[in-house]
Amino acid sequence: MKKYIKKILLIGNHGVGKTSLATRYVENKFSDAYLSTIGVNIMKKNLILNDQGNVAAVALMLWDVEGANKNQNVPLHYAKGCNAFIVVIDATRPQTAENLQQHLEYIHNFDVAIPFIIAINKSDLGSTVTLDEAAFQQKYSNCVGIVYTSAKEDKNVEELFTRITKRTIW
Ligand SMILES: Nc1nc2c(ncn2[C@@H]2O[C@H](COP(=O)(O)OP(=O)(O)OP(=O)(O)O)[C@@H](O)[C@H]2O)c(=O)[nH]1
Ligand SMILES: [Mg+2]
Repeated sequence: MKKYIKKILLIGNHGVGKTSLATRYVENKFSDAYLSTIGVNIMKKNLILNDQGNVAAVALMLWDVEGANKNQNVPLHYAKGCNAFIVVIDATRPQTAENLQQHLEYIHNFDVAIPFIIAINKSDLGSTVTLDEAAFQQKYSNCVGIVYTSAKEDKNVEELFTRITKRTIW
């Protein structure tokens, strides 16, 4: 079996659920309390991926980065050696989707071709944010997809992380 080490950055505005998604995926836990991340929090998970008869062992490093609201920047050196990005939006706060362009610019400044996926999180609360996946993928060929997630109810969390990780391998 082939072995890989992959680094994925989670970025987005403050309070959209980056830490909650990573914690749900790595530890299968969720908390309603909000403890804002300072700097970056690195989580690790070992996983086995299967795709059309191919099998891979992945040591995944998730860099859960402090939120960056409008005109705030994530330090570019955090992305060093990064293989993919997850951009998180809050389904209940359209403002967090308006900042999407800023987060995409960050990704493009790092590498125009690197894969990224968008998570519209807190979908358990209903969604006032809608994004056209097809239009998006037409505009950005490196957009792997748009997934409605809930860290709270564990909806599409596994799907989110495995879909983007697979794209870094196959
Ligand atoms: N209802 C609901 N609440 C959520 C969900 N995900 C996160 N939250 C809540 O939203 C708040 C912020 O979550 P965090 O995971 O800390 O957000 P973050 O993006 O890491 O925030 P920063 O570290 O400040 O950038 C917390 O109170 C969480 O409990 C979700 O899927 N559904
Ligand atoms: Mg956080």
